[in-house]
Amino acid sequence: MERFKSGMFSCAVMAMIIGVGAPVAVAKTVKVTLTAMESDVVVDHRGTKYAAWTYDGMMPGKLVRATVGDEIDITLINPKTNKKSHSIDFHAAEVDMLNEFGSVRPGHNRHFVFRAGHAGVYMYHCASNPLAQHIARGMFGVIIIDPKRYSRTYPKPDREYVLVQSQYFPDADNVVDMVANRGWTHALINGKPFHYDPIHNGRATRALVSRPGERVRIFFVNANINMPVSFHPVAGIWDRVFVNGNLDNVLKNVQTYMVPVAGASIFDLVSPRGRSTNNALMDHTMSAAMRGASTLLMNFSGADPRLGRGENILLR
Ligand SMILES: [Cu+2]
Repeated sequence: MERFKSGMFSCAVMAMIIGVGAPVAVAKTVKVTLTAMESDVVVDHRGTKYAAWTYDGMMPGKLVRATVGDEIDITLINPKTNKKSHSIDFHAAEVDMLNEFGSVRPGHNRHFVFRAGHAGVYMYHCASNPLAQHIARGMFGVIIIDPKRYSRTYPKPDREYVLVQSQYFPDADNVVDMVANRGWTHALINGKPFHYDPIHNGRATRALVSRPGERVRIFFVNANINMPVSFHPVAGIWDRVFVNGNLDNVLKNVQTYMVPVAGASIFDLVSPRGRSTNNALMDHTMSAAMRGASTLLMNFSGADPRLGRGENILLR
């Protein structure tokens, strides 16, 4: 996550100038530099390496987070050691796809700026040809645009987690199969099947955690090539779903909600108070669930207070 504050005036100075005592939200610039990398990444709990294409060697790429009104300043570097052209397409941006999102040849960079206009959770990805291959090999990530303030409809959560689901095609060069939705063997959650699910994969060591009764907010992105996701919390009901993360698009008491390919939504879950419980946050589509699209959320009084907060919302 990169947060970078700039601007000539601090909030306090600005408040003095305009003559009010209350703090004033000053839009900031969020500077993000991403480097396209054509290098192996580990894609499971066994240590299997995959010939990935990524941003900065990570699948998904780094979390970008800003507030409505901020300016987002993007630099994409495509090192000359790469063989392919790459690009970056931010779903949170309203720009010219042929300009800002255009392909960058090896040895070149692209710089552009956009204004965060709408609160939400959005995908970003490489948009160079063949698109299916650049995404399947790992060039995707998440940008969260926070609203300026919380509200009754959109309360401050106790914990936040980012989950990105993607399809794993072991034959990284078979674009025909990727497009035809053939040959994918695993569903990845933040880059690994059953990444945080020690119940379904004995090698997994981590789970998401919260204390009983806490509001857990999941920023969920579907980075699949061809498969929508039926996102369901086993042994729970989504308290609220904010479609696309837009605070006006609120649904209440939802069992399963579909996230389209290249879509995203915010899911709030509130566990029962007074007892320990567990949920499996899963894609109820069986071809994905049984191939890795399941995440354990453990709700217990001893939950690590650092998880789901600060830098620990996209667990590597
Ligand atoms: Cu690419």
